[in-house]
Amino acid sequence: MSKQTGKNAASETATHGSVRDREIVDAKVIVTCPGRNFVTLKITTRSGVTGLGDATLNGRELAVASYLQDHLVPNLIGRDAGRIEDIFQFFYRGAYWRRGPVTMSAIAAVDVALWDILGKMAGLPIYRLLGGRSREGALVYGHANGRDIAEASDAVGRFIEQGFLAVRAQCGVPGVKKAYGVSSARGYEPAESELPAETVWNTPRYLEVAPKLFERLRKDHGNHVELLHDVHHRLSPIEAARLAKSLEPYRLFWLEDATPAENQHSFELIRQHSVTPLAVGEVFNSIWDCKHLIENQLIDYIRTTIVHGGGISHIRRLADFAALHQVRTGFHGATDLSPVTMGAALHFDTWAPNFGIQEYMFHTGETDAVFPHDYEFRDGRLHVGDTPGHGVALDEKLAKKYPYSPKQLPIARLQDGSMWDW
Ligand code: KDG
Ligand code: MG
Repeated sequence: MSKQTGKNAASETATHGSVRDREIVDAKVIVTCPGRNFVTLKITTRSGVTGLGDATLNGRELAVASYLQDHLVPNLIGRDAGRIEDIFQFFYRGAYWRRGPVTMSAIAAVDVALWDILGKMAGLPIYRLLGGRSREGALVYGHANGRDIAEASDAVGRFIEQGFLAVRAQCGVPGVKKAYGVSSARGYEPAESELPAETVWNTPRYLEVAPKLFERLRKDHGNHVELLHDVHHRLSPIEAARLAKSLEPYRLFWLEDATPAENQHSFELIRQHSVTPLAVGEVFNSIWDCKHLIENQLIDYIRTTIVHGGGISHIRRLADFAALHQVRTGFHGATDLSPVTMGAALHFDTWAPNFGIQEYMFHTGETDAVFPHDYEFRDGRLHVGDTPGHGVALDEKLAKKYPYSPKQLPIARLQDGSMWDW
């Protein structure tokens, strides 16, 4: 039996393109750094249709590039690009060493590129392939931050002026030199140096300032704007419970990554003490990382997105499972996820019945030029276009001008030098 076809392949002809047309003849990994590093997979079929998938894993880009180049690409050549599910299963089940961020980001790139090809062959945008539109646009939240509470409140005001209906707010912590989420002049980009920057963390100071920030934001901006906050895995479960409880009067849309979630049971403690909605999962890679959290309704939003969670095929399963337990999606959308992921995610958001919100940080002008796309921000929402596939392209010539530049994410230590979660 040939790699891609199976025994009835000769009679399997799609409306657009025969099995021969759909044969994968090339798969290329492109690493580029238009302001920050991105890894992109480009798959080409015999009939010349191309599909793009994002495989960016911030600070570990080359590990995924090698996983793709050395292990997945040789298995792709000769396969039927129309067999998206089977190719996902081949790489997921067939890997033996399954799951994990490197593996799942590489598989995601293949999966998204194949959905892109399917859309182009069918002449349809991905949201229509998934089942069609559930909403007019995807509610997004932007990132406001400041060195202190007053600065952060001004930044929230600027987002509201731009039309944002939801804003994540972070502020500096007195005595902490580089608090999480407080950006430099260049904007939020934590992977700044070749070796990890060392930051120092102070939980008691943070627990003092965070409720004051939201008290001020409600005072300055009223009750209607949705406010979000990211703890970035810094608290113990009981500290997280205390923070969630103290934020209740300010009615957050969500409190994100309040405690590390390797031990999914730790969220039980937060739930016992607070009704602040909880979001988690940007560092998860599969349903198995959040199964307990979802089936026990310990969270309200699942953040795992397409690029780090095996692509559209796996995230669709995750979202359907979440829907059974009234958990909604709130996909990760920091700038280290390329416009290809943003495009694919927005098609998903446009379809998913249990969509909640989409994170949206602006990419730089250089990144947007390398990845032209058809989604646009309007009235607090992102809107996908009707370009077949996911609607994001790659200017390969321009990409070549921006070679890979080694960068890693920071680490955090406590004041006594102990390692902590960044
Ligand atoms: O690469 C790490 C970033 O994506 C992460 O720090 C951003 O926590 C983040 C968020 O919520 O966007
Ligand atoms: Mg986060």
